[in-house]
Amino acid sequence: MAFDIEMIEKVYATMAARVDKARELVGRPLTLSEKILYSHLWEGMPSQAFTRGKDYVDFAPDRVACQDATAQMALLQFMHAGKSKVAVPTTVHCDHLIQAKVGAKTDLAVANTQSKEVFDFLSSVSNKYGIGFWKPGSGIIHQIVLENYAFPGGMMIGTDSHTVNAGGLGMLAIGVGGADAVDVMSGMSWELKFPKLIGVKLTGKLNGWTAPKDVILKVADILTVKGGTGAIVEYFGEGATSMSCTGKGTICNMGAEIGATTSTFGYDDSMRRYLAATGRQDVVNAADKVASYLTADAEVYANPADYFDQLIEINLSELEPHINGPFTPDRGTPVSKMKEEAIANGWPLKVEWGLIGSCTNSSYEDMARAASIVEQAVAHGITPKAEFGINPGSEQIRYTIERDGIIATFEKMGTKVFTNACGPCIGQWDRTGADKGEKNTIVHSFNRNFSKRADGNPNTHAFVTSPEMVAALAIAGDLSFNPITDTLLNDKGEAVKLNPPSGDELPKRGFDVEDAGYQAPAADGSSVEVVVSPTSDRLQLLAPFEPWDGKNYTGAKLLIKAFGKCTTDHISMAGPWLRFRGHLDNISNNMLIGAENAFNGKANSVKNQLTGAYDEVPKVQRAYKAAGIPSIVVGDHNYGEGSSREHAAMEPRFLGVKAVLVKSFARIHETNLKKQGMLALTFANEADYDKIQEDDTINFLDLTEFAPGKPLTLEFVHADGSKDIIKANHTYNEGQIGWFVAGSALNLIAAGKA
Ligand code: MIC
Ligand code: SF4
Repeated sequence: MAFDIEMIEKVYATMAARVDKARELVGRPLTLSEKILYSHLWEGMPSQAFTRGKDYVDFAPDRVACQDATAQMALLQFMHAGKSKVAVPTTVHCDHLIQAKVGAKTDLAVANTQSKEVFDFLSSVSNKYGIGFWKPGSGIIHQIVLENYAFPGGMMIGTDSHTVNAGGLGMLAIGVGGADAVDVMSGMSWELKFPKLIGVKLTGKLNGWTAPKDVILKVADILTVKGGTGAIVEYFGEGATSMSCTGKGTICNMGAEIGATTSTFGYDDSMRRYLAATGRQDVVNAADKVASYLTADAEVYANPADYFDQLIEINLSELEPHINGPFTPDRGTPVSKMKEEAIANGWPLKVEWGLIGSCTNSSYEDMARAASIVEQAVAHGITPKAEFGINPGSEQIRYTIERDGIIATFEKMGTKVFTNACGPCIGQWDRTGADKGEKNTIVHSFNRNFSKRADGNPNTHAFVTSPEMVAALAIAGDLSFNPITDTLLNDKGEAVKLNPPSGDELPKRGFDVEDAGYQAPAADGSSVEVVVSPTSDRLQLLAPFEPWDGKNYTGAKLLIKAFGKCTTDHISMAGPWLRFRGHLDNISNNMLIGAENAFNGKANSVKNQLTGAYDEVPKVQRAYKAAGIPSIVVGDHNYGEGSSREHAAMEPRFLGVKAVLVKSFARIHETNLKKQGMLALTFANEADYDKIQEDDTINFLDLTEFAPGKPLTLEFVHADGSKDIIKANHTYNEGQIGWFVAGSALNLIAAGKA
């Protein structure tokens, strides 16, 4: 498991010269984000200044991390790349495929049986190709990365949108689709449009009931789910340095919820403390030598408005605890306004469940502070009104909080301790009664609260808040409870006011663990055999996608015009479907089943233009495929928001959809579509979305002239014979057009032409 201090020292050894050169080329002081970007160029020493939001740049990330639900597809693709070993340190983490039902022990055993085939596959591929393997139960990818691998000034990519969590340790950590990871694992460069920069200045200090989570809940409220698109968010100021490292991780984690490329903080004492506590004093020693390169130049933070594309200022001393939701993480409500908001909107006030965990908030500090609330309730004889569940972030955290009596505290309130894994956060929650579809409220400390995400019930109103607030609201059983002003009744009928939470940032006696759950790869994996059974319903070897035939697509059918929010959960649902993440044909049966059809307002009901009958989206698409008819998908704003799962791009590709035409894309999804050889297009004129009709047939008029910066022209022929000509923009550069032509980026790698 040993982190790679040599690799880190190598990064630091070249950093100063590269950053100094970049400063000279750019001609002004540099932000931290720019320092990390310019010190990780594929070309090594910078030779030009890049334009933010415009230039595509090749980078050389230091590490790759994958989780079980995305690693299957990533590694199936990597197996086609023709390499014997990964080119950069890589880890695989088993965390998404474990259900939360009874409690850790039983649930883990069940997962190990049910998903044995997949875990065995991941373990053997890891062993073969030099990848570190974290077994089921070891913890959630982003906590483990923070505890073991993240380092200030580093750059990593991960096949999960919340890879950004590692920004808490001053990294630029970026979520990508599996095909991007395959590039880096194969020893190739990784391309990203040079991001814009959003500065967030934090003044004051967190106090009382306010936690780091509230910073990002507030930022999400300000920027909305697409406000961070194409940007890195850099936090600074006295409020930043006064926060714990894991608290910073929480803030960076939810940068995914505003669409940000990533978020980061400058190197400071909280990071030194965290690195030391997690056994990495030598990283501190190495980082201290280049400390001035691990934060922005002083002038930047003195006059931030001159250096960032957008600047936000938040005074932590005045920040109130927030509760965001339901159904979207950017709907922020300060705790003092919750009562009126909830009543005005008809949100159920009764809280049924409180859940603490996920990669966002499952650190030692989170657990300790939430437990301090539980401890008070127990001491005052207050019976909790809602049920309570926790998922520790890693085995190291679980072992340590058990040793320190924190789990015992939770258990006094009947809390269920689930596996160190994603669990309810990704619909892996076997919640009793969820199938009844009743309207209800839950509160959790996770990051996402899209419809159906936790328990599959579209009527579950999920609210995101800090772990300490989850504890308070679950004990009160009331969404409108404000612990700052309200009291609770204890078993004797006395009114009790809870004190604000308290808890150690790091364990006083240090972290401890018996078996962290790590398996090192074979030094020489050439003889390791990877077996995929041809009859498996969980794993399927990939066949390359067909290259483009060089002609305009004609006679394409409109598969669906999706209305409103269409996240990756709508395009390729998680929960029960996670079991098919390694089997493209099987998982394709969930394609777009959550998207709302703009013509009838229904999910998973579209018109089959060949028969005129309404049917499920995947069925209709399979009918078009069988008839050899191409199709396109039309969507709204921020299409593909949320996850990095490339299944959301591979499924339409596999089933014969040729293009996705939307008002705007989320970054990772747009790249995933490009990588898989699809056309990712945006309306040149957004209002054209309204011109698209249910029975439309589409002809591409100038695909044969597909070129960077040149819009494409599509002819929509309506049922009555009338036509609309629609211009579609795209962001493909030469190389990316090459992916389209070859049928996918992987086809190029496999042909040795990438
Ligand atoms: C998520 O939080 O949605 C996930 C599940 O972690 C995804 C990855 C996936 O779909 O496997 C993500 O955030 O990228
Ligand atoms: Fe797992 Fe949830 Fe984090 Fe995604 S957001 S990695 S599902 S804990």
